[in-house]
Amino acid sequence: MSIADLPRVYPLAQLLVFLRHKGMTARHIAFGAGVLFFLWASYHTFFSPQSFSFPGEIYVAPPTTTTPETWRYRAEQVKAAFIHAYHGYELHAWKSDELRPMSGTGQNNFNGWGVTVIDSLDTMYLMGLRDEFDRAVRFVEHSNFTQPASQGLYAPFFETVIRYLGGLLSAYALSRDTILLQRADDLGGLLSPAFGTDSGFPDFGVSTSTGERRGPPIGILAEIASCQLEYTYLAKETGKKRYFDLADNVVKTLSHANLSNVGGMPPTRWSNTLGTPFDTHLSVGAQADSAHEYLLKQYLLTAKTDRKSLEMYIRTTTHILTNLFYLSPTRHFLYVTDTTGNGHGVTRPSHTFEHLSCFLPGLLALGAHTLPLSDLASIGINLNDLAKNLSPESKIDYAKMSKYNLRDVHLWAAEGLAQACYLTYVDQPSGLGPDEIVIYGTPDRSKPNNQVLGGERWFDALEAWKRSGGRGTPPGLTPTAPVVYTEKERVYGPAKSRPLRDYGIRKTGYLLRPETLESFYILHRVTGDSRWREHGWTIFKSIVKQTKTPSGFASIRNVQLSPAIQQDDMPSYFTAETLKYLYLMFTDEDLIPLDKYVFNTEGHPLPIFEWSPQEKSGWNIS
Ligand code: DMJ
Repeated sequence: MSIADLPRVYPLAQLLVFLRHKGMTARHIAFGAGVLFFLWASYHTFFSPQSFSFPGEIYVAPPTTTTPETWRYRAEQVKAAFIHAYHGYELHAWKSDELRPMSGTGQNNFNGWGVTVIDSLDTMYLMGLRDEFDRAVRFVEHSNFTQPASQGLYAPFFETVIRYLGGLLSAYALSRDTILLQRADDLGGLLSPAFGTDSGFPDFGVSTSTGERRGPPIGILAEIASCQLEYTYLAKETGKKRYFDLADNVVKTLSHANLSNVGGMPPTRWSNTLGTPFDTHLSVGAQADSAHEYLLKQYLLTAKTDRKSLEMYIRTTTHILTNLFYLSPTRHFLYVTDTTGNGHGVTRPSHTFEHLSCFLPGLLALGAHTLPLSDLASIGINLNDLAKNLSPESKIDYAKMSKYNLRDVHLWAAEGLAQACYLTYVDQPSGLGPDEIVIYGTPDRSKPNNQVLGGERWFDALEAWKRSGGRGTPPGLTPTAPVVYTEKERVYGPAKSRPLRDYGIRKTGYLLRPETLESFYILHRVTGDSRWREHGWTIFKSIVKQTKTPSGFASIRNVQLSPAIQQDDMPSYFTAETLKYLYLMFTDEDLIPLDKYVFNTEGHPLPIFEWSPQEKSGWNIS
């Protein structure tokens, strides 16, 4: 039989006959096959692209078949973690602000009024920890906020509002224990001299014993514009108009500002004297984050009456989505960065991507869930009208955005960015996300120190995708496989056969921050997609593995090391936010329905309320 006689469907048989024809014995053939198999197996074990997660490869999350019993168990695990942390605080640091979880001591870094107790009140309540809650309420009952803060005479206004005032108000809203409202009223009053600047923006700090203010004349956006929820709800519950006026004045001053050269988005620095913007730095990260959050949430808290806040939210998110979102050059994941403008339409992105910015997917998803973004006209909003006083460049961006279904764009951005936040965790040997990364430019392996930064603007890619028919997954939404560098790769760079991760780590610590988990919680509630809470569980396991100490949980210094090196602090937001969002995410019961509550920026839920006709007319609320 000749080779040609064999059917074409038998290529292996053809090869064997051919080799025999050439005089090879069966033993030769078997040896050759063995060598080939060895080479093939080695290649696939050590070098094959498939054994590494190459950029662009689609990562498909395993289908989730987790049962309700398992979710209940997971929620209990989070509760156990809370108990471990809080009992550690009670035992080793009671009445101090925060626990030092390695040395088993306390530290006073937020006025010395026991911030961990007050920041954790509502978490205890939601977890059903009645004894701990009662002990904490008794502590609050005997608190005295007029005593000078232990770290100096001035209480930092922003931190005191979001942690203490927000904590008291939320615990009051859930439990209706009036002592909590009385203390909130005391504290709100003692802090209110901070608003005595010429603009009415709160100053950096205030003495609660003398009422003196302190702070630079240039204020930070997050610090001047993240008090509206707390003061408005305090006004509602106490009936005190002056609290409402203080918060409303901040909203009014922001809404009257000229933001024409910054795309309608409030920049990071403001004059506390004039109430006007002081720079053109636009960010959703440090020093800005919660101010954007409060635009949407103030509108929602007031049962959708604070229209100024709503319009600012739509402008701000339109500018963020068109100008601050980018795609990484290699793995094409979505990230959000900050920009600095020259005031004449030219802006420069830094291409840093902060963990703090990972609250944004949750905010965008919340907006998509609660606002009629697909039909803004139904509430009398038109994107082109909102751009009326903006620069020609911004008018073009807003006009382009108006051609989309806005709800889709907000949800795409939320999903893509949340995936990227998750990626920064699962890329690390510790399983925890770094505090700040910087995205590299298109890699040029021939120049190892190539410092070009950043990828393509997301909105440009979205426009191109739309022009080509908008088929398939929008840019930035395809889940990306993790790339975990070995210790050697971390030091010397990855081998040629290995994928590039397309970012460098600028701040290596994981500080027990909540933002990524907060977004997963909201995304899970809004979309019903279990993928988010599976991701939450993955992160929770890493938190326990890397950060648990005998008395609590500790921030870690470098997410690239496992086991991680811990540092001696447990911020109060860990029990206020991180563990609360995990618990709410895993609990099937919807303890905090998103159409009934808004979370302040420290994770404290406040109930949405309607103004009464008397309040509307007496307080001049339109
Ligand atoms: C928290 O105190 C708040 O969420 C704040 O708005 C931002 N930073 C921390 C947590 O990272």
